[in-house]
Amino acid sequence: MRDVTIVKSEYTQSEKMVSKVQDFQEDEELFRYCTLPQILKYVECFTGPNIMAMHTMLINKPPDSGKKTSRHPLHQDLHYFPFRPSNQIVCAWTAMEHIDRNNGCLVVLPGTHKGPLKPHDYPQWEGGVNIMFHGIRDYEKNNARVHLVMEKGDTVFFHPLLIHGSGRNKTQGFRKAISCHFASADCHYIDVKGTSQENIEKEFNEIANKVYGMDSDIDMKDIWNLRARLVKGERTNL
Ligand SMILES: O=C(O)CCC(=O)C(=O)O
Repeated sequence: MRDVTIVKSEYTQSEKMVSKVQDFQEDEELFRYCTLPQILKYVECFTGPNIMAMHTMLINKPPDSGKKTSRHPLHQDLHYFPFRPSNQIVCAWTAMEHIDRNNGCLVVLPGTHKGPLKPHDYPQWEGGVNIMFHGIRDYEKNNARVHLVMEKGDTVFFHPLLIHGSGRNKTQGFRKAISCHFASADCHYIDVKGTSQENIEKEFNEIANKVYGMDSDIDMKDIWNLRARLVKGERTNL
């Protein structure tokens, strides 16, 4: 993925164009992260013994171009997932270097994982917004915010309903983190038609059509079924 302002700038093709590597589940070295016993020890408390890696990302937050597009709007990850129950899904997010408010740390709204999934859409940001960066408009503005200052190797585990995002990268370096969403293989897929997630399914379809030339609509669950990779135990459902 590329940052929206960098795509439109004069940058030549280089690693500086890459703001995120998604779906590294077939890359032997990067996928090793998802199999680390230090990570799985905690993941298993949420998922039980049958563990799937559902969504892998290496996030390379670029220096902000001045348009504030390096921010990630407040959102709930469950918006992107057509599988349930949410209590058997957990994100592990590991800092690959010192991360604080200066280079755009995670910000979380504690306790919000106990609320419902809220409708998401593109925020109306003047400087533009990155593709698929949907946000929540009607979150409780008085809710406490916690900025997660982390050292290299520190890892947070969080619920897919937790409202979170990240700030602008005000430094000249690329802020790096690696993450995986794990789910119990015993979870089940749901049909998102008629729900608030319909807009993201539509967008997944548009991208699949554009990138892979797929001319018929596919369900979001088919996409996730292809991305998912077993980490431990048995692939029962997902
Ligand atoms: O790493 C970040 O800046 C935020 C990532 C995130 O919240 C996401 O990709 O869902």
